Amino acid sequence: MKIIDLRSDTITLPTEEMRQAMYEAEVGDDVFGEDPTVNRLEELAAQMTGKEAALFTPSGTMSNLIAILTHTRLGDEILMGSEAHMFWYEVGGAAALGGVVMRTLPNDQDGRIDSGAVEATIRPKNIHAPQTTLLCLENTHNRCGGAVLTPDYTSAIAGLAHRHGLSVHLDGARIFNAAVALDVPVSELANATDTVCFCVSKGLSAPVGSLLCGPREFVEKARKWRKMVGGGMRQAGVIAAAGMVALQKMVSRLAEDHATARRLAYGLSQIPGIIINPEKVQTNIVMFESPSGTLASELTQRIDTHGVGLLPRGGQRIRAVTHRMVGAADIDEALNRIEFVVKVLG
Ligand code: TLP
Repeated sequence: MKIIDLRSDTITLPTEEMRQAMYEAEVGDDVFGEDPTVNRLEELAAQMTGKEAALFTPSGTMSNLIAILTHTRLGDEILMGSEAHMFWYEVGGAAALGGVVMRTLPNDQDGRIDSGAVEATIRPKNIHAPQTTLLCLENTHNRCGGAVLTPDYTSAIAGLAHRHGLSVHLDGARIFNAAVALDVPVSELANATDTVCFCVSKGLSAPVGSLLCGPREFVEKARKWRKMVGGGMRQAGVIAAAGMVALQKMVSRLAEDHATARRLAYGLSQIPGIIINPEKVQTNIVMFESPSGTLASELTQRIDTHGVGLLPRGGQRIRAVTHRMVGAADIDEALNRIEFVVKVLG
């Protein structure tokens, strides 16, 4: 039985071209700034996001942590959506290692935070209050089903934050998916935010890596934080080479993942009991609910024994992510197997 793994796009394996590039990569010691391939990747990332400079890190989690460490001081308060990946899945690093209070504001279904709520939450300067110094956004929005934030929304909310003296960081782990879905360059999605990070290890298929991009001075400070948290790598060009291929060759094909996600969503909507609005699917993440009375964890476990990997997301919520390693035929096969399990349970 072929395994159809829809747990995440992080499971994508490097392409042949990436492996070749890794084999041939020109390398040096990156802690000395002497790895030409890392330097090239950082330059390309800065150029694509429209920022002055970029820093190569091992993961999205580390990029977000370093962004917080660099933007804030101990005891500050930072704002983010109630569904933010940084809040849910980054081990509380901002609090544990950054010493900041994470204050969450409701995310709507499209991953947005209401500007009125942001304005009402920013603390006035007062001896009793921590200082609110950073707003964090997420595009595409993972827990909000891969929803995209438009350039207009991002500019408006970032403008508001800036007027109140906050900096703005964008967790753009999947920002290339947003760019492809909206048919705009990544720089347009990030130009209103001070910093942005993205991953080459998700739909773009590189094995490892994330880039934190922003003003040159910020990136130089961030480089020191990266060293402190143990992210200073040596001949990292070996992995950066795959990242170069990811940015140069793998972006436009993300549209295929969005098409298979829509195919999956419409197929799921035809299975009696499954709750989903396929119109909501904008990129490569599909959120749906198990039939009433069935927990997501139970259903996904059973579906797993039929060779389809899905992630339970609490209660009845289930996540599927499409990627390069599943085509339309795999989606159809996955739908057959899911329908079979749902019927047996029903
Ligand atoms: N997300 C992973 C898991 O953590 C759930 C996934 O499979 O979606 N920001 C966003 C929006 C992310 O989705 C992720 C990874 C990260 C940051 C962290 O990236 P890594 O895994 O490289 O630390």
